[in-house]
Order: sequence, then structure tokens, then C-alpha cells
Amino acid sequence: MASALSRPLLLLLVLVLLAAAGPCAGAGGRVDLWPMPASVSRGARTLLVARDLRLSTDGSRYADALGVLRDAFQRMLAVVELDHVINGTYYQGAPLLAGVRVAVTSPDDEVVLALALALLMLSLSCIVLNFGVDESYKLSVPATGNPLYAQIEAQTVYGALHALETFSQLCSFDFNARLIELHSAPWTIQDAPRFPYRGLLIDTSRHYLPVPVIKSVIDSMTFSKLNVLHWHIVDEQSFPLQIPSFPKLWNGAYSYSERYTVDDAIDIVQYAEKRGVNVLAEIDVPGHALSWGVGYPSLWPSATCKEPLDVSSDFTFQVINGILSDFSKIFKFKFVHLGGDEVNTSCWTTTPRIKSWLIQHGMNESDAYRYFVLKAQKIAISHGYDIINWEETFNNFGDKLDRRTVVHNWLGSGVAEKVVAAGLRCIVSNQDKWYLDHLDATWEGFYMNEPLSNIYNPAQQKLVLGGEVCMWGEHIDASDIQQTIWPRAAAAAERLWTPIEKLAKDTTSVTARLARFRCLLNQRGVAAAPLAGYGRSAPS
Ligand code: CP6
Repeated sequence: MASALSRPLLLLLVLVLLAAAGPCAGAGGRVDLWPMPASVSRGARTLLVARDLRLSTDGSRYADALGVLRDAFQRMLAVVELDHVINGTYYQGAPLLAGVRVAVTSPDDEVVLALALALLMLSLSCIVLNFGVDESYKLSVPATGNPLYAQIEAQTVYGALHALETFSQLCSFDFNARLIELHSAPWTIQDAPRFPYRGLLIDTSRHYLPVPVIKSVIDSMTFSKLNVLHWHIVDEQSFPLQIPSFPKLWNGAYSYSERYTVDDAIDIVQYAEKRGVNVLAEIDVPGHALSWGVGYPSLWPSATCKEPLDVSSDFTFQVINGILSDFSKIFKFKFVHLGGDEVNTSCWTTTPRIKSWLIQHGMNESDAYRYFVLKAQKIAISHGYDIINWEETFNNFGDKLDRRTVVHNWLGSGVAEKVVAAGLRCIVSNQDKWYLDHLDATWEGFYMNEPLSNIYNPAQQKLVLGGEVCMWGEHIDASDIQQTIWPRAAAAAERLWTPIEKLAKDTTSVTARLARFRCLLNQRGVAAAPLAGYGRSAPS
């Protein structure tokens, strides 16, 4: 058959095949890492990765009592090997990389517990996953030595997890040689995140997301070093989570099966924690809470006017207290999100009972909104949390918010500078750039959104904890959530990780590298969309 084809045609075919194979293959001149590390140097030698690549923890003070590192190493091997059916046969000419040696300077729970009550309580806060944990690492892959070991140094195991992710992106499967190769050795990579808060919001109220889907989202977050899963658990449409203190709340679930038990939630939190991802739980009050009243109708102002939650009733705050008490046993992140956005208070004045309560207490509608938010904040603080609230709370009564409040921007740009000027902390999620449910938003727009724009004072810059991309659930479900998140969330992830001096000033220079990362996501089973997908019309 081939002989029937003319030579130019054959050449064209070969070129087309090469072009199609292009994005996944690491190209010569490019450092194919996503997000780009803070500092990278490399050489020109190709190493072969041993089939039985070993994990060594010689020189580590961290005992890995919970197997966080051991399991992460196995996951890393699985994505590097990608379960190809082909068995590698080993070529003996190139240096063989025999293992990865990991040295973590902070000990883990078990060791610390042994020393507890002694001198080292301070270091405890450095090793339990939470906000501000040290995520830095150094990864070196030498090109000579026998045996040859890659070396990871990190303050905490969470830095070591990031290093293993970076290491996995250095490895590639060579189908010609049937070998796993590591090109451009020796490597020296020094890395640390630019922002401590790098989030992704999922919404399980508008569409229920099965537990395995949430876990796969968590897995995919680790590939671009995102570290906060903001779980917008409940909203007006459904209340899927079991709350033991008020067991009828999940009567507001869509169905008996579209629910999370407390054990499911604990399972998700532990799954995330093992992967260096914090879970930020949200209850959005007093608006966006209609589903609470399915089980407890007295939370509604009236049977015909169901939002916001009844501000005049003690029961409302007993329920909030019960939820946050139950949360404190499940969600160990320093913060809880209390919502506070899009509150339409008209039901409070059209319901005679509540209207007379307002008059009695000398409050107008906006006073009552403030009263509600501040009262909920106090309850959260009593359970040991710092609070995050959507920006309307700041826009309406920023000077009254508890000083521990982190203001979560969403309405547009320009709020962060006001928040930090007022001395409060801020998370950036402006909807014009970082809302994944806006299908017309391009990855370039995600990439170019700068959280510190117009903030020049270094003390104020530090108050911007980071940012978060939002996958609101009205129009997605388990079938298309991953392709709607990726690769656009990865573009934001690099903005949040990589030092600003190292970020590309325009997106054309990162397109090929992101295309390769997107391909890597596909290889790992994440249904990331093509770069030319969301935000553009279909390719012709
Ligand atoms: N749900 C909740 C939402 C949104 C917000 N809060 C939202 C608003 C506008 C857009 C997208 C999402 N669906 N509880 C705002 C924070 Cl465009």
C-alpha cells in the first residue's frame, strides 16, 4: 500500500504524525515542568530510571509513621510507569538511576509525640498539614555516581511530596527504547511556593459529586501543586452532608444516595491530607441556605419566604453552632468559610414576626445582616477556627469584621487592595478571571490574573494569602467536572506557585509547556480539555 503513496504524501503523513505526537514529548530546549520551579539548572545527560527505583530515607529525621512518603513514592512510580504493557529491557550504557533519597528535617507525629511536653512543641505546627506549612524543597539529580541517587531535601514531608511530583515530570517513557528516561541531568531544582494559599472550589450542593470524583479532583490538584480544596458543601439546592448534632439537615439532600456521611467527609479530609491538600469547609450563611429548612422549616422566615435564615431566632444560631461543632471534629484546617455573599434580606422585612423583632432591636435590614455575620463569626471562633467570608461582608461593614477574618474576593478586581489597606487578609478569586464556570474564560486569562496587582507595599502584599479558582456546580457534574477545571486551573496554579520574576510576561511562551502538562494530565487519567477548548469556539 505504501508504495502507492507518492513520496511527498508520505512525508506529509510522517510530519502530521510527528505533529500529533508533539505535545506529550519533551522538546529539547524546554524545561518541561508545570508549575515552573523557583530555580532550575540542568545538564545534558540522559539517565535511565531503574525498574526497581528505590526510596531511601537515609539521613531523614522523619520516620513516615503514617506512610505519607512511602505511598506518595508508589503513586509517583505508578504515574511514571503508567502501567504500560510493554516491559522495559535495560540498556546498560547510560547511567542507571537507582533510587531517590529523601531527607526531611522535621520529624513526624510519632517522633514529636515521644518528645512532646519536652522542648519541641514549637516544631509541631511545622509538620502537621495546615495553612502555612513549609512546602519548600530541593531536588537534585546528579549525572554521575554509583549507585546514582536523586536527592530530595525538604523541611516537611509536604515539601517532599512536591519534590516527588517535580521528579515525576522529569521522567518520560521512551517507546523506542522501551525505557523510562530522565533527560538533561544533572538537575538542581530549588523550589517554594509564592503564595501559601492555592485553592480550587468545588460545589456539591448544585450537583452531588460522588466521593471517588472528589478524590480524583484532589489527585489532579497535586499535579499542579494546588493545596486547598474549598468544599462548598451546601447551598440552597441541597444539603448533602450528615450533621450529627442536627440529623434532619441532610433531609435537604437531593436523594438518599446523594449524601455524604461524616465518615465520607473524614475519608476525604484524610485522603487530601496525605497528599498535602487542605480541605476548607464552607457553610454559606445567611443567604444560600434554603436547603437547611427542608429538615427544620423553622429556619425559614416563613413557608413562602425561605431565605435568608431567620435572623430573629435563637434556633438558627444553635444549628450553626451544632454544624461548626461537628465540623471541628472533621475539618482540621485553620479556616472555616462562612459565606455571607448575595444576601437578599427582603424576607426579613416582609415577615411580620421578624420585622417586629428588627424594630424591637432597633435594626434595619443591613444592621441585621451584619449582626448575623458577626454572630456566626463568634461561633466559629469559639470552635477554634479563623474565618473566611465572601467580600460583601467587607464591602458592607469591613471595619466591624473580626480582625482574623480573611476576605474572599469574587465580584471583580480591585477589592484585594482595599482589603489589605484595611489590614485584613485576602484571597483572590475575581469572577472575571478565575471562575471556571465561565466557559468563555480562556486559560490565558487565568494565567495573566495577578493577585498583587496595584499592591506595592510589602507588608500589604503579605496579607494576600493567595488565590482560588472556582468550579461552581450549577452547570457541571461528575461527567464533565475535570475537563472544565483542567487545564485552566493549572494556568492559575502556576501564577500562584512560581515567583513573579520567573512567570512569562505573555502566554505565547508558555503555550507549548502547558500543552505538554495537559497531555500529562490525560496520561494520568485526568480528562483535561485541549488548550483550544474552553474559552474558544470549537476548532474548525
Ligand atoms: N453560589 C454562591 C454561586 C455564586 C456565589 N455564591 C456565584 C455567583 C456568580 C457567579 C458564579 C457563582 N453560584 N453561594 C458567589 C460567591 Cl458568576
